[in-house]
Amino acid sequence: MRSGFAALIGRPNVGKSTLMNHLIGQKIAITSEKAQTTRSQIRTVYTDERGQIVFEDTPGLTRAKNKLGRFMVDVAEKTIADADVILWIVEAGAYLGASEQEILERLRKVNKPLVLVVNKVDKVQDKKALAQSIEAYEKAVRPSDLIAVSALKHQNMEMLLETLFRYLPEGPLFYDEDTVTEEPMRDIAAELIREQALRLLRDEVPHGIAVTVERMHEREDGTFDIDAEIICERESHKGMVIGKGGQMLKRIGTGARKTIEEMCGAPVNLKLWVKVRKEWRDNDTQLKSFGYDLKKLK
Ligand SMILES: Nc1nc2c(ncn2[C@@H]2O[C@H](COP(=O)(O)OP(=O)(O)OP(=O)(O)O)[C@@H](O)[C@H]2O)c(=O)[nH]1
Ligand SMILES: [Mg+2]
Repeated sequence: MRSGFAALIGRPNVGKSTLMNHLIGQKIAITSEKAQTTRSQIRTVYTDERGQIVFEDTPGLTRAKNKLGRFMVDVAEKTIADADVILWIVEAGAYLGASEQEILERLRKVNKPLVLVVNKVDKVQDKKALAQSIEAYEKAVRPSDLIAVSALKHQNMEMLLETLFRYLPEGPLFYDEDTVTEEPMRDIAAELIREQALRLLRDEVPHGIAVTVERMHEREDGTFDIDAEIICERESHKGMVIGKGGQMLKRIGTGARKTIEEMCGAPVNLKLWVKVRKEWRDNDTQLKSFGYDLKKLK
């Protein structure tokens, strides 16, 4: 048996969370077309007869603009430091830009097995251009292994798992074989609400949003009652989150309820409130109260 920790790292929006969900075969991490969706470490577990891979999804590496951004970079760095193997995800069709160079320098310092995953191959129609971009990555990075995949189309997932097992140490399982995640259900529910905010709100509004689940209660008939708060950083944002006649908040609630129901496998009664906490992304106390706390990392 082999078992160990695989860190998923890379620039924002390259598909780290989508890839992790497809590798474990379940949606645990939220995803969106907006950069900087993932804000903390999300741990999931894949187990089969070969052993166990503990995946650790991380926030996209980019320059921090505030204390939340600093926290996100710290999370990625700590995850890299603790991993047995690094999965560095990049986009097919692109080349090593300035942000990748910075990541490469970081990785050179840690000296761990590096699997370079070239994702979104489905987006590149020109096969010659695809081959050239893969070759350029290979030359510049010299990874332990390179695999081209499409997380979205579920292509080459088995090949990637097979490769990862090769880089894990031999040893007993860390979690029991049925475990997919130990993230609390209320934390996932809060993330699923934030995912709808990312999908439906424009510009900088969703980046200034935090969500907390204040109450999650299962009734005897299996229905879940969930009360949650959407926190935004400005009064003007609050207006946009609520929308004309409450329309936007209603759409966020309906979308989130559906995805939370899928997770719970039960009906959900979701109530949302909107609050303002001015510039919370630069406030240590508030960051901690919303769960952005390095001490809480596993
Ligand atoms: N076409 C295509 N799109 C993909 C693929 N993988 C991910 N995406 C899309 O890329 C966008 C970003 O995906 P995420 O998984 O949220 O990216 P991420 O790297 O986790 O982003 P951050 O959390 O912001 O760092 C989403 O719109 C995904 O649907 C892929 O293989 N092909
Ligand atoms: Mg992500």
